[in-house]
Amino acid sequence: MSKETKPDGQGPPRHDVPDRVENVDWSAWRADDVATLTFVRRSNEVLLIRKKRGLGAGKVNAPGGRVEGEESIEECAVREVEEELHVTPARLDRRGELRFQFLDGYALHVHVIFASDHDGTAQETDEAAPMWTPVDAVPYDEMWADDRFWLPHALAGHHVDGRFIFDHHDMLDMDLRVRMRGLEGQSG
Ligand code: 8OG
Repeated sequence: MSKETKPDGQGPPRHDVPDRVENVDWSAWRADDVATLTFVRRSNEVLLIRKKRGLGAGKVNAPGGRVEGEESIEECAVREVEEELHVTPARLDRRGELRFQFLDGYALHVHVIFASDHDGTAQETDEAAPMWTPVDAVPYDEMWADDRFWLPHALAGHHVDGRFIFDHHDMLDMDLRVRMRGLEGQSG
């Protein structure tokens, strides 16, 4: 596929891509890329970044990126935080899955990871500037449009399962399920 036609989330819309979550056949859905987002916690703060390049450059986000080769989700999470901030996250906990369908055909599956420990001091790199941020002051206005819906639940310890339709950086539709911490195994 040529560079011009390969979807990256930022290309022209395709007629066959639904703009509603309910019209996507999620059982047949396959991601072009699998990625991680890792939220390192320290008392009432979370380690965010101002992203300097790649998809979402300029936005505030958590460190993360695409899985490479045969590495596991956790290996990807550790490598990305090390590369972007020179910090090693520890005591990882999977906190959710986010499925993004972009109108140009690009499909991205993101695993949300929380780390309750870390080693090292966060440093600015070519990719990111670190921002230790109080959990009640997360700057949602400077983040991807979906984050304000699911991140508060994840920060509260709940498990999130989100499906989103995006046109470039605009969120067109969303379906979010939250599994409350402590309610596992209950019916209804
Ligand atoms: O390799 P690169 O850094 O470009 O990978 C994209 C990163 O951006 C990856 O960590 C996932 C993340 N990302 C999206 N969409 C969204 C989104 O809607 N919200 C958040 N918080 N992160 C996103 O690609």
